[in-house]
Amino acid sequence: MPGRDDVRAFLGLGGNLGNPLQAMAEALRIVDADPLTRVVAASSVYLTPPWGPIEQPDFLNAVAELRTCLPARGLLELCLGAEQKLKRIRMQPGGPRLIDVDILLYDDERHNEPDLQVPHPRMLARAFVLLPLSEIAPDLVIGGRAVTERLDEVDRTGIAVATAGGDWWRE
Ligand code: PH2
Ligand code: MG
Repeated sequence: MPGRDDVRAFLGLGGNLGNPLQAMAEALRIVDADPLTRVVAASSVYLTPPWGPIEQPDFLNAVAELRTCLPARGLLELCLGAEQKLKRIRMQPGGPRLIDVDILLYDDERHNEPDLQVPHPRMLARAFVLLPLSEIAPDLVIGGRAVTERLDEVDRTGIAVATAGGDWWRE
């Protein structure tokens, strides 16, 4: 987008059915293939206990840092498109596989629409977001407080590194 610097944005990725590592990798490759968006860093992949009231298998989770010239809504459409593509590919005899791609942060913009809430409204309560985020962006300040400080306030019990380093998504 002429006249506009690339915006720093962060995505949260997760899945707990099928082959989430492959789905998360494919999702990041789709995002990176967009001509106005590139992935500049990815966290390690973490194995995380399910957060919330629903009993379900452990998740794999990771966070990616982007530079994009897309507006926040354009980035949302790119993420939803990646999810849809992956869900479609996986509607095979093996059954459904899940992938979740959430916008966590888009520069310091705030959006409060039903389908676009940025910063992600639950990210500050979730160690499976804050731990990978502090790995790749320890300098990040969210709502006036450092991400590392936020991480100290949440329960990270049971979280383990599944794939160390940030290259797991590259082919
Ligand atoms: N996503 C959810 C609900 N619970 N728990 C973990 N560990 N990781 C997730 O990505 C996750 C969750 C709904 O989006
Ligand atoms: Mg989610």
